[in-house]
Amino acid sequence: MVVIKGAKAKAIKDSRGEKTISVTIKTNVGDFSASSPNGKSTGKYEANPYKKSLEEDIKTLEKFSEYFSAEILERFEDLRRVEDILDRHVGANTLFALEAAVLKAIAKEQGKEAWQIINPNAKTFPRLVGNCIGGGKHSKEIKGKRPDFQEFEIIPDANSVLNNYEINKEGKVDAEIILKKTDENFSVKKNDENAWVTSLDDKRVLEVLNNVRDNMLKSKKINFDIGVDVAASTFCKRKKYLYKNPVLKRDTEEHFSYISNLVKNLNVYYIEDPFDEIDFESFAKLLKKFPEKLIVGDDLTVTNHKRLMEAIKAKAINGIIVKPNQNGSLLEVKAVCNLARENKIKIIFSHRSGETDENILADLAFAFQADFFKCGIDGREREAKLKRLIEISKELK
Ligand code: 2PG
Ligand code: MG
Repeated sequence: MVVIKGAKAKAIKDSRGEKTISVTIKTNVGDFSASSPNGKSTGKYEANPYKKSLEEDIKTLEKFSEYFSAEILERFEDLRRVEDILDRHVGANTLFALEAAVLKAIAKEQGKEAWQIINPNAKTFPRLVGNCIGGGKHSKEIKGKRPDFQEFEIIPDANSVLNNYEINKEGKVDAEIILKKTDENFSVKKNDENAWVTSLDDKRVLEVLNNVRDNMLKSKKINFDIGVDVAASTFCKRKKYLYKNPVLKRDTEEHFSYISNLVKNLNVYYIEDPFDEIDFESFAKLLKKFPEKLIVGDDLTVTNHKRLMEAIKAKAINGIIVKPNQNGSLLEVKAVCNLARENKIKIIFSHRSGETDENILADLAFAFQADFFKCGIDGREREAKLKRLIEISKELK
C-alpha cells in the first residue's frame, strides 16, 4: 500500500519554453514526480489547467497535502480518495500531474508497470498518428504564409509500434526532400510539435504526403493512411472560416465542400476537428457522407463525458481525442474511454503541443486500449512517450 506523506509542486518549462506544472509526492515507498503539458489550440470547453493560476495551485496543493496521509492507496480506483480531498480546488494540469505521480507510486510499490495498475489485461497496441507537416497556430508563417490546417499526419499500420515509429521517421525525411523541391520558401524549420514548417497551402501539403506515400509504396511496399487536424475552431469566427492561404472567407457550407473535396481527392482517412467546436451538425453531416473515414472530435469533445454524450446523440464522430490534461481526473478519462468504446468510437490518446519529458501518456494509452496514439514523430519530449510505448510492446513479447 501507498501512503502519501506530502505533496508539492513547482513550475517547469515545457517544450515551447512556457510554464507548466510538475508535482512531486513523498510516499512510504519513495518520491515520485509527474508533469503536465500545455495546449495552444485549446478548446473553449476544456477544463482550466489551473484553478486561478499555476502559483495558486502550488499553494493549494501544499495546503491540502497533509490530508493525503490518512488515505491508503492500492488500486487505480483509489484515485477517488485523492480527488475527494482536492474537490476540484486545483485545475486539470495540477490534478493530472498529481494522479500520474500516484499511479507511479502504486506501480512501484507493487513491482508493476503503471499501465498494469489500470488494466493488467491490456493487449493490443495503438497505431501511431505522426504529425509530419504543420500549419495553423503551431507554425510560424514563412513570408506571410502557412497552411491553415494545424497538422498533416502519417498513420502507418505495420505490425509493431517500433516499425510504425520508423515508418513515420522515414516518411518525415522524404517529406523534407519533397518540400525542398516544391516549396521555394522551405527552410528546414520545425514547429511546436517538430513538424515541418511550410508556406504551402493545405491542398499542396496533402499532395506532398500523397507523394511520400507513393514513394514508400514503390520502394518498400509500405502503405500508410493520411490524416489532418483541421483545428477549425482556431480560424472560425461567427460561423465563417477565415482562411489565410489563400485569403478567403468560407461559410459553413463552402468549408464543408472544401473539406469533402480534400478528403475525396487526396486520400484523407483521418479528419480531426473539421468544424467549429460547437457545430455537432456539420461533424454529423461529414460522417454521414464518409462513414468509412475517421471523423474525430478534439476541441468538440475535450475529453469530457457530457460533451461526448452530446456527440454520440448527434452522431457527430466515430473517433475521439483523449488528452488527460483536458480533464485532469484519470477516473473521468476512464469513463470517457468506456463510453467511447461502448459506442464504437475509436480512441486516440494525444500529446499536447507544449510537452514535457513525462512519458505516462504511453502507459495510459495502452492501459485504456487506445486505437491510436498521436504523439508527433521526433523531438525529445515526443520520443520520450513513443519510446515508452515501444518499451511496453517489447516487454510484452
Ligand atoms: C491538438 C493538439 C495536439 P494543442 O489540437 O490536437 O496536437 O494541439 O495541444 O495545442 O491543443
Ligand atoms: Mg486537435
